[in-house]
Amino acid sequence: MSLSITRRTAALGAVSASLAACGSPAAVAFPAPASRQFPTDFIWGCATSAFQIEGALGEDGRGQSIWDVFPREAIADRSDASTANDSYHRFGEDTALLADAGLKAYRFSIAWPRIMPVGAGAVNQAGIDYYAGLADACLGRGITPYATLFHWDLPLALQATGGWTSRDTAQRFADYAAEIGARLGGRIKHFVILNEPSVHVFAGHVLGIHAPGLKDASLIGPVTHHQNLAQGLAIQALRAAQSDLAIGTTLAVTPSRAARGWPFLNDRAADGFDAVWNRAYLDPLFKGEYPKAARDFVEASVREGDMDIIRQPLDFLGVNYYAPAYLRFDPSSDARIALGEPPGGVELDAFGRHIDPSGLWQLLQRVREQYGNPRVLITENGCSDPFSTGPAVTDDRFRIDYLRRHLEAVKSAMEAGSQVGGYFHWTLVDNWEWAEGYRSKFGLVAQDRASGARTEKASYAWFKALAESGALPA
Ligand code: GCO
Repeated sequence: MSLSITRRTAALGAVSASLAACGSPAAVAFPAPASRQFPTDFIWGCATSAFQIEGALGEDGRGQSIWDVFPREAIADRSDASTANDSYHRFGEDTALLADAGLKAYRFSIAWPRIMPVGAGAVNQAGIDYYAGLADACLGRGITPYATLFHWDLPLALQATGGWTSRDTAQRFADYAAEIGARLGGRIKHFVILNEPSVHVFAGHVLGIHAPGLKDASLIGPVTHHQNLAQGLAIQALRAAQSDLAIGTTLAVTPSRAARGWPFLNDRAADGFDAVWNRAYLDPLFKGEYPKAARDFVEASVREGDMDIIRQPLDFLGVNYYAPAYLRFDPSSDARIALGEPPGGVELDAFGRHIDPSGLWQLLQRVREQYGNPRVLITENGCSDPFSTGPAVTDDRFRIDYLRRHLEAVKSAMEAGSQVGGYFHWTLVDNWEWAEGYRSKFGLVAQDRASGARTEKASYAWFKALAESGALPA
């Protein structure tokens, strides 16, 4: 699939291209961990998002989100998330599963349309009450709630006024964050501001495979910058509302590698992708500036003072990791950049992506060396069953193997100096996986679609033993 960035990006990427390389190596060597024992204060948790688990889309005054109207025809199994895990009603079971697994943290997201049904103005008290109840259910079981403020479910009414292409949406997000801080900040002390803003830009606004389903490369700049701005404003608003919060944000920090094929040109593609996918978020946050190759896109949206707002101190950086990206030069696309194939012969996941724990090592090393070694939480990592509309694989040894190998990379990076404080598995219960619907399953726990009944998989017991002992099995 083509990523319609612009010709200029590919050209700028060329400046730093290596003349010699002809496709990145399939993996990066990293040392085996010296010890398999994680620190006693390491946080073991699970991650979810509101739209993927809650259901109850029309209940208790919730407004519509952009995902409510995203066409079912664009979802692989033609499903919708109107029931999902029914976690709106069954969160007691979910938190019991977390507690029984010995997990000490739960990352969930707050649906903005439950709090502000039209994205602005009056607060819906029922929405606040729901998340207060969820937080209390966590706290009552010794689980620390980590609430994400935006996991892609923008109130539909805000899309009608331009969504993230509009600067006003950043201010509305800050207002929402202020309400959350004031009304929930007494209970919820850990916040994640955004989830993977780069995915929301490209999948939602360039490729059209996620809501809001737009296909317009000219939106990259405004949607990138307004999410960054919103994040800075929201951090300020939360801190102003409540002084004792731990605040982070979650980025899809993705190793960007040249696909095999045309040496030099594919390196340029990988550099261009890295600039708009990774550095367009990391650099403003940690350095107060956009990388050169991204300035071209964002400069029309940036106003005086914005970069100071975006560069906020963080209590932690959330990183999500699934796979490295392989990029190739594509003369047929406007961007001259397209996603390429992973190297031949490597292990692939259900999405056809390279299963490569060394990518996780590589991104942790990068954050350590290039961004001042912040405290990092792995806010998502996990793997899907092979795509199927049938029941889940409950004897999921492939998932145990995936987790064990990725956690070896985490431990090894910690031994090299990375300040990784926790790991949130994606996800607890098999849920509604965006464009893949229910055919992709990432849970430690299976769900019977008809009854909603939950069944623990083999990986659940494995993760429980790990969380309880901190000892990573060989
Ligand atoms: C993402 C999201 C999650 C996904 C998960 C599995 O990274 O896409 O944060 O909502 O469900 O990553 O694909």
